[in-house]
Amino acid sequence: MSRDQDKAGVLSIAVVGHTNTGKTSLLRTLARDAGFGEVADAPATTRQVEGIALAVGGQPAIELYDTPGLEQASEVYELLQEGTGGRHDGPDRIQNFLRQHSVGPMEQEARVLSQVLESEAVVYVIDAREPVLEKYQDELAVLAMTARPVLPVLNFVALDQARPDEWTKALARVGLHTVAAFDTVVFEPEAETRLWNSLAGLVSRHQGIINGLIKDRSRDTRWRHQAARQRSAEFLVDAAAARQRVRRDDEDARAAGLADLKHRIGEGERACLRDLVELFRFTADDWEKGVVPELTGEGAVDLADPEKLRQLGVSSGKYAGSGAAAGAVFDLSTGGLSLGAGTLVGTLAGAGVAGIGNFRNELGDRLTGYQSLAPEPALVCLLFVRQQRLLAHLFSRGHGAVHPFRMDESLARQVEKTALPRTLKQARVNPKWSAFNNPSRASRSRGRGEAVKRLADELARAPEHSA
Ligand SMILES: Nc1nc2c(ncn2[C@@H]2O[C@H](COP(=O)(O)OP(=O)(O)O)[C@@H](O)[C@H]2O)c(=O)[nH]1
Ligand SMILES: [Mg+2]
Repeated sequence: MSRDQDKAGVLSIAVVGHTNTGKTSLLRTLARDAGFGEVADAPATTRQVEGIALAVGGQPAIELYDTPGLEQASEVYELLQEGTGGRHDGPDRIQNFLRQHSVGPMEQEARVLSQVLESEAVVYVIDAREPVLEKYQDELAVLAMTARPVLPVLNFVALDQARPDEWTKALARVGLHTVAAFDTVVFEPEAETRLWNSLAGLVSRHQGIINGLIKDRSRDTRWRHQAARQRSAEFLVDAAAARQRVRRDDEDARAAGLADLKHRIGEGERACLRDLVELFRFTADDWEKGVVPELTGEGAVDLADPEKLRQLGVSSGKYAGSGAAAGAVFDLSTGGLSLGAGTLVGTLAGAGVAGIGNFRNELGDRLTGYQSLAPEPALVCLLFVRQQRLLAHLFSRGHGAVHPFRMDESLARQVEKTALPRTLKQARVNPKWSAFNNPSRASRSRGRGEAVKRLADELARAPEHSA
């Protein structure tokens, strides 16, 4: 197939609309590229036509062109009416307009219209919060003259102020009966599929590539979600099974050991976050500092500070008395030792673990003068809830979104309502599962692999949608 034939198979779409309706955001979301173009809550951030290609089966198949806002649609409409005597059809009139106005005050409008004539279809983006003003009707009248199929897309539909019904009625009055609703910030895969299907109805010869795109996208989403849950589960198992052995009688060594354990868990959470952000192709800007309360480093939450823990929601309710209330989040074994060996065995039974082999060493620690520090259930639960939140957010974050994601106060209630998954209880008594303790031993551990898989499945079953 020659390059020209290849090109002929490509569907090109011009994305047009008034300034600030979310055209660039829509392209970002459809292309899964948070870095495309410039998005700002200010007029005229996009001045040139800029394109991006979407691949189907690894081949460029759909080209989307971002255009500047059609700011002076009413003037363009007047000019298109002038001096034609009704002799020319729409595209002829537009061509005529382009010849006369490609430089001068109508330059930007000319750029938009020229892109529309070069494209096969138009996606007309509407800020559905806006009333149906005359300027929009003029815009639609101008677009109608291009003789290109137009798919109106109602954006901002996740917001209360949106008026989709008003818009749907107004659009029907100018012959546009197929309308898609889409929010570029709150992403819903089903809404995206509907948008593409609506387009396929308008450009039927490209039905095949659009179907291909829909299929590619849903496969991609499934794979990405699974990979994300797997990554989260790895971190959680590593954290829950983390241990630090220290000499019991050496306060300095104990403090250093505690700091080291915190550091490994904190770094582990950050590494997981970085991997997830990359997996979903968001940019670092999407995750400003403070996105996830840090465990270590500058601005760290001191996990031994009961007040901070209270703010994070781990010092009261269900987990009270587990050590967290006293601030001894990392000091599992001291609690165990002070409670006596019998209680420790009882705790293990409660964790649903048959053997106590893993703890024998740690009980033996008493005799050798060592103790093992480990994260408390409350902390593990907090980390678990954070991962749930993060995943829920990532799954529904559009690439057009510009606000940073933060864990909010409702996390406190969530930790109290959440039961620690059985797999994580098991991880707590299986230190060999943690790559934070011994990466090569953990990677060889079959138990770890199975635990990660089980936890990933649990994360799929209990999605937490309130992010
Ligand atoms: N809440 C919300 N904000 C959006 C949505 N689409 C765009 N925005 C915001 O609206 C502003 C304008 O978006 P932009 O894509 O630059 O519009 P353009 O001028 O048409 O390209 C930016 O602040 C976006 O973050 C949406 O669907 N929901
Ligand atoms: Mg723009």
